[in-house]
Amino acid sequence: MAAGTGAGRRSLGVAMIGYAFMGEAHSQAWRTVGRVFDLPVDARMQVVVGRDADKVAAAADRLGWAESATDWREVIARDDIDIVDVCTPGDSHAEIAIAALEAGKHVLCEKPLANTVYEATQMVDAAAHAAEHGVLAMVAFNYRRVPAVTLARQLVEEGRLGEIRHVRATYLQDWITDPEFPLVWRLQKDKAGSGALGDIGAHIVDMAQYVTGQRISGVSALTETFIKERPLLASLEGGLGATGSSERGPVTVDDAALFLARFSGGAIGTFEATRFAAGHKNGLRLEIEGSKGSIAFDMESLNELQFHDHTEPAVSAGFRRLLVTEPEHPYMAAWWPPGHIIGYEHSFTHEVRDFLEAVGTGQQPTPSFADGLQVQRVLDAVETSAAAESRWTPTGD
Ligand code: SOE
Repeated sequence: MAAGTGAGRRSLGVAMIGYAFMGEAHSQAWRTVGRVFDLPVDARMQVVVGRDADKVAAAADRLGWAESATDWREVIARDDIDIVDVCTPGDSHAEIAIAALEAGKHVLCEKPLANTVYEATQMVDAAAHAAEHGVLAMVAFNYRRVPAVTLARQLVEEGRLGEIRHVRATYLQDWITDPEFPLVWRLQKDKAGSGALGDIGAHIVDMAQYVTGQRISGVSALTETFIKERPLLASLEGGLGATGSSERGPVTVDDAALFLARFSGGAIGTFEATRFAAGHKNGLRLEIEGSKGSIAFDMESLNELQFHDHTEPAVSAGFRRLLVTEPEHPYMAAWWPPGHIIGYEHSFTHEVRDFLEAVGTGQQPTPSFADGLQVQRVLDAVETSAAAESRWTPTGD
């Protein structure tokens, strides 16, 4: 481990693999976290890794990394690296994360954990072995760390919703509605594992299970690929933007995934994930109803949580808009004076905060790789069910 800092805290060197949209979001978190939160360890943004030497050097400058490199194997072998942050497409998560854990590095890995249940199982095995040596691993489901979502979990845990009966989760985007939008990696099964299902459906599966404290035990699903062929990729434009060439290739993933679900604690739910919902930009909505109350969360108003207390007298009961901006709310005391809102990027800062807290104190962070594997089993059950004309498919939970 690297030497301690002036404040007596250990200073941990971070290597981030990949620097596209998620790499940029994670970089923002690494830059901010130590200035906002009081942490048991310091994190140094040591090196960012990518395949193209010029592009990754430019990314290091832009995003605030001390160095850049092109060979992740060399980087994870370095003594000055303590943490590896995996921000690559899903096809390399298992290889990089397992190698990093075996090299004794703590690992933060983007979601979904892997492209298949098999790979995720191998990652869980590697994480279990690493944990015996105090090396920790976490999967990056950042939306759990939106304060209103964490608060929703707290309300359920405190019993304010009673027995959970209904879950309604939708994640609606529209960035590939145009049939001429090119064949980026998120539309290729060998790179992404699945389409809307793994990219955004994984988020609502994790969120619904986290907030309810229940696991999805079975599903009946259907998936659809509306646009079967697209222009091959000519160039990436940052964020999710891209331009196409005149040649075309097949789309090998789902464009939309819908499913019914049963939960281990008796709740039932519906899920919908699509990147074809014209007009919906990042429309993630979670509604939960229980015997004593209900909540509704909408990512497009992420500082708010709608809460209905069904035990109140009917004359004045009803949904209340909780503004989740107060120091009493999860994570908020570290930010601005009461009433001042935060945004999308803060969920990544909170994620890195919780990860560093776990590394500093030696506690297992959540969601663990085992939690990531369990989400992967749900995604797998959805695909199995959809391929068998929506046959009811247990997840194993
Ligand atoms: C693209 O659909 C995407 O960037 C996802 O990959 C992210 O996980 C989600 O946070 C926003 O949308």
